[in-house]
Amino acid sequence: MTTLHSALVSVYDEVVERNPGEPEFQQAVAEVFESLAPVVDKHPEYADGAIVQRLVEPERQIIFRVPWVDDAGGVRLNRGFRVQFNSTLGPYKGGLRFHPSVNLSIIKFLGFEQTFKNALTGMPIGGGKGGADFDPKGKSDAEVMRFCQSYMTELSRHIGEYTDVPAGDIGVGGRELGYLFGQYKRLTNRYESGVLTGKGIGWGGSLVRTEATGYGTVFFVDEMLRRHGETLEGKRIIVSGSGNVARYAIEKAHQLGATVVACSDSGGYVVDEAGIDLELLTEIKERRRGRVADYAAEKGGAVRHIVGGQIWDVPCAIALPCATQNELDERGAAALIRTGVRIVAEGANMPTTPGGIAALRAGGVLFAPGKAVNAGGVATSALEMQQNASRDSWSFDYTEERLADIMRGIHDRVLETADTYGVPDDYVAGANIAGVTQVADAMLALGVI
Ligand code: NDP
Ligand code: 2IT
Repeated sequence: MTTLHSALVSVYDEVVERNPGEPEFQQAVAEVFESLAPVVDKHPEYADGAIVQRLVEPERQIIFRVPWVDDAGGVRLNRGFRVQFNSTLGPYKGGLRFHPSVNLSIIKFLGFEQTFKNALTGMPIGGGKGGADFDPKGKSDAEVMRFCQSYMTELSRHIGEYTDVPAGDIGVGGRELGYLFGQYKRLTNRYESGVLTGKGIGWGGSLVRTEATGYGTVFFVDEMLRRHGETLEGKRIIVSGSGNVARYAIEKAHQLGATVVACSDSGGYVVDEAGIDLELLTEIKERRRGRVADYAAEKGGAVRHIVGGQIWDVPCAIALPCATQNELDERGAAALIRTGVRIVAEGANMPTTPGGIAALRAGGVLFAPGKAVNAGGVATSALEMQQNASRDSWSFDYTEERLADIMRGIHDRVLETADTYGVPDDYVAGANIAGVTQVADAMLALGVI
């Protein structure tokens, strides 16, 4: 860790002591604390109200058993989580992640980040996150359904339109949200559309929600470029991952005239100098639930699939990490700098390690953090909640324009905040300070909560 304001050192030590064995959570807290020196000096009322101590303590943490029956009739067991981090600005809001790596540390880091991301959107949503260490890979649709039903059987006690509104994240997309919503409806005997977001268009979902995180990421990058008098036209981009966020980032980048030449999954990465063929990638990943290796095999010719390397070796002007936490470290940053990267913007949550961020900044790369860049997903979830509350549904173009406006607003607010607090052009500090001060001021107004 770099320097912390002296008033925060003991608070951080206490976070480490009270949350042992939670490296991702500690990392996320450290990253926010490092931005807070000018806030501590400017807001003595936060110290008096123990605001920072309260911000790092989730309001509620739920851990539960999720038993389910596989296709062979065997009983399987997973661990489910929902961390309801902060409800100062609205109902807890944040996705569910199904991945074998899921544990309390990961869900807490995500819930902590979500709280400030959601504040940045300007929408009335608090922060939360959940999930399970269930691996959807290799499971049949029927197994995924039985798992989702069992998971929701417990989760349903803790969520609701005015309480906590989950959505998707890694391993949770349209299929899983359908099974989850179906079970919630059955358990409660209520058609409560606003209890989940990312729903299908035919049953309460919003147009653009599926595309929103990836599209929003590229809108944010477009704003970063425009500020320097440039556009995406002709830019060479690499995108890690090949899931929901990655694919729609690729789509919007192509629509705005850039070329995305590489993407990846946990098995390796593909390089397609002609530009990733999104139709084929979507067919493979979404409909066949296949791998990027299949993309290379199907394309043949000059398209390469590389196993065991790092996608960051592929030369580009802009890199968008859109897979998972800590996927871009100092070695990746060094490779990107060597081949001339100018912008790194995080489509995923905390994909860059602290060392990676420091290296990129030292190398003169313009770096923007996930809580600002990928906020378009949750912002469009809030638009879905608005449509559900008014029993309305908006057109694609109108919803996309709202998303674009929100992303421009976040971009400008982050830079204005950075200016106000004496750290001009620092997207990390601007995002952390804008998010934290908004939540902190509201917490003070609500009394000791
Ligand atoms: P998906 O499940 O659709 O895709 C995840 C992608 O990341 C896959 O390509 C997957 O590869 C790869 N990946 C996941 N875990 C690992 C790992 N441990 N190591 C290497 N590769 C991995 O998820 P999303 O696209 O929805 O999410 C991607 C990121 O974006 C996450 O950080 C998520 O928190 C964040 N995010 C998502 C939002 C959303 O609306 N969906 C909103 C904001 C942020 P493989 O198939 O091989 O596992
Ligand atoms: O990390 C995220 O912002 C998400 N996975 C989306 C959360 C949401 O509630 O739409």
